[in-house]
Amino acid sequence: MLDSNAMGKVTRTAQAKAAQLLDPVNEIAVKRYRTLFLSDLHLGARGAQAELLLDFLKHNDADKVYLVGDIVDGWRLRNGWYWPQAHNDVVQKLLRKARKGAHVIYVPGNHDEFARDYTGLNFGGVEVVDHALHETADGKTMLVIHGDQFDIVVRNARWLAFFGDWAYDFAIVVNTWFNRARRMFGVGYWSLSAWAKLKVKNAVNFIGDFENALASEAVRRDVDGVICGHIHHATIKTIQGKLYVNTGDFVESCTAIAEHDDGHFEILRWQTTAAEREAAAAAQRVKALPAPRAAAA
Ligand SMILES: [Mn+2]
Repeated sequence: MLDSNAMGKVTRTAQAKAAQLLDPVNEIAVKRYRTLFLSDLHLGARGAQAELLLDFLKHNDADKVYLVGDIVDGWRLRNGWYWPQAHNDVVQKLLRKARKGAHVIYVPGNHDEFARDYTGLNFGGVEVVDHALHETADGKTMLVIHGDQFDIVVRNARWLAFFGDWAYDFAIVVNTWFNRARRMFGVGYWSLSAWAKLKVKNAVNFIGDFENALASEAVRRDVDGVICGHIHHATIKTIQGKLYVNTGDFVESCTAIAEHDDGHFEILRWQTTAAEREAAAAAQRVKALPAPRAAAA
């Protein structure tokens, strides 16, 4: 608590921002949000941007942190252990946030499906749930779910719409058992995005189909919107009258979603932010250099 207060003070003032530019190493400005949503970190995979993610976690804090699936890439780890120090540091940093009083909620995805066996449990202050209902500051109820549950629906969106509700429910059950069976028999996860990339013609429609499937789920559950991940494509928009929020990923785009104190959501694009900060710090260093002694000539 004391720690987060101190960090809050740093954020508040403009001087702090200037100080951060002068000394980017020692003076770290931390932004505090009501809630942070992160997904698709894929720790354990070589593509994971653990260093940038660590930088993100150092500069951003929240009362509540949702980890919206594919945090650890269990499928990759199965084919050979890859766990560098930076990946460990990310886990430590998240656990540290929990210890410092943040409410950390872990909603597993398909790549960390093993964690779904532990829903309802709490590990070091991290609560594992299948999905969650998040109440925003302005009273919206948001379904928080990874999104892979709807792969089969997305893939068959057109004929499922024709058959109606029972086919939809059935498809979701089949999807769950299909992936469970693949895991049991040690077969890799069937990837929706890989499938979409193969069928190039459908790749364009694929994001739209996914977004529609998730918005439909919000309609079915009679909530105000949905917050998901899975397709590595951060967005905030309204679909079918529901708020559709996608956290993106920390493999390619390095995005996260923040909920501000008034309940509105924002996409944080950390690659851009980190690059801008580096550029500003570099410019500051150049300015700090002693001016060339023109008079000596
Ligand atoms: Mn996924």
